[in-house]
Amino acid sequence: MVEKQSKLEEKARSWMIERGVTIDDIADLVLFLQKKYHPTLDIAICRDNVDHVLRKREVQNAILTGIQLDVMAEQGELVQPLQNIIFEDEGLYGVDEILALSIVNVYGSIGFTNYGYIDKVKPGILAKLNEHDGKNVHTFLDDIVGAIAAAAASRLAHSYHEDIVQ
Ligand SMILES: [Ca+2]
Repeated sequence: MVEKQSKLEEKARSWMIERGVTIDDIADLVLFLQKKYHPTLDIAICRDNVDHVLRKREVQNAILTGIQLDVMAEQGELVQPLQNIIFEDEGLYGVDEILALSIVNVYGSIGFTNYGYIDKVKPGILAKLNEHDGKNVHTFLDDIVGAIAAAAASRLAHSYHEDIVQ
């Protein structure tokens, strides 16, 4: 990558890897969302769009905030009742989804539709993040990853529309 990464971006990227999510995992989700519209779509273009999303400061902020809360819940360090709510991934909590929306909105309203869809189907890495094994907590990360994929897919859709892929 030619562009210099900020400290914030570096940290966001490395934390995602540490939590078991690679750029390729997210690129696979983008391909899943877009292949019905673009059957010949190359995974490299998906990856490039994920990279662009990860360069946005609001995305980096959401990643760091969400992962921090997941990790603290995993280590039992949050204050009750928040500790149990996030550890158990309680359905009525909803703040994880709200945080992820700050990512979805970066590239307009197509992202919102993609986000809802991918959150329902939970393909690939999203299924893994939703295993709830009683040890690893990904209450925030699953929504963040889905949102990054949704934003990347809508960026890709816009660029196809304008005929300027890459
Ligand atoms: Ca969640």
